[in-house]
Amino acid sequence: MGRKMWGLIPVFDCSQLLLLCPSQCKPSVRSITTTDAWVDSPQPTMSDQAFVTLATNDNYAKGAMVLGQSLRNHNTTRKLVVLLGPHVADPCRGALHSIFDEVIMVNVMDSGDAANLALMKRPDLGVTITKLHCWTLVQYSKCVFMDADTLVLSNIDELFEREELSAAPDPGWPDCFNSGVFVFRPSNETHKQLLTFCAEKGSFDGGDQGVLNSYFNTWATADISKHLPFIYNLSSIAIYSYLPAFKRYGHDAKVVHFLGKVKPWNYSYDAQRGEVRGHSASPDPCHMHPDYLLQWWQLYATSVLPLLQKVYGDAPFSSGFVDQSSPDKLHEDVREQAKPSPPPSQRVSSEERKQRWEAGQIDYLGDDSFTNIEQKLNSFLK
Ligand SMILES: [Mn+2]
Repeated sequence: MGRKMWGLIPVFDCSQLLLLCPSQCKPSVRSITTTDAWVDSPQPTMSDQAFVTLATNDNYAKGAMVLGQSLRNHNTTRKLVVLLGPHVADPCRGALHSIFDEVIMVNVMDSGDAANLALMKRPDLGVTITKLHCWTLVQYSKCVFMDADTLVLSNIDELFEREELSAAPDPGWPDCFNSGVFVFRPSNETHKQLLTFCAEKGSFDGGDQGVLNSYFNTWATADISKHLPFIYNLSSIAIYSYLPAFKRYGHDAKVVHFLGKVKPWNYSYDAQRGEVRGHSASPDPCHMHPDYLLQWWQLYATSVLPLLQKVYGDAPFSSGFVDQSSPDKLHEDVREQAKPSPPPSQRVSSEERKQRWEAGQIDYLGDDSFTNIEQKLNSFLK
């Protein structure tokens, strides 16, 4: 199972996926409790520890709300904190307040000198520098950072037993950790060092994962207890790149991470039918595993949408629901991201195909067609 596996990342439609993946490995769609359930629960709070996430725009804010609510529904005893970039609309901020204990605005332009300096040297790393701000939450002794495109499937408070910097391997390069879920200790000193590092060395992948892997560069070899099991950061892409492992271990998943360009909020939801609808750049919702995607939308529909309706009142906002009067109409934010697919390819290298796949450009009728992938898979599964 080397890098060649990239060449056989399958493209399934729902029925094909279900054929390959027997029912016992499908995550069950759990019933969803409402906000009131946790408000009244007598859970003790470990007030010096927190789950932290980040929203840089209104879409990611929706993701953060679903994530926060999923942590509440699984009765976390820790505080919930969301960091907000300057582009999140006021009503969204209001809605976040009803799920999170702390909603913290981060404007790196006027935060500390070090952050400002780092940003001036590397304006391309604005979002990364915003994320690094989590190290300044020194009112907490230990935190778990989670990307806003993650969803919690069971209680994960045991993560606080781990030390900085604990994280799960990245499916694309397992000697790197994936920075979608990590345990850290807030410290102004570490924050300063990270910013200096960021300004001087930049990021080998253009994002926070590159910076953090270069800074915490002994993660791969020094201490196995800092390797979180993969079930704490199960990325959707891994399901398809190593399906037999997903069949064997997938039912233990505790956190799912919707990696890739198309996020759950880019799809739309038919509330009447309880179905997730496709996205024009990725027409088949199964790319993300349909059950996790459905769980995201169910949680959104039950617990997040009512909050948004309350804060927006009569003002229009993008609910993500299919417009019943014209069911084919996609929302603005979905149309914005739709890109025409590239012309049919000549033969391309495995590396090039990997890049195209990651960019959402999938050769459905050629190299990445289901028959090709099924043949390859069968040869492995024999
Ligand atoms: Mn992510």
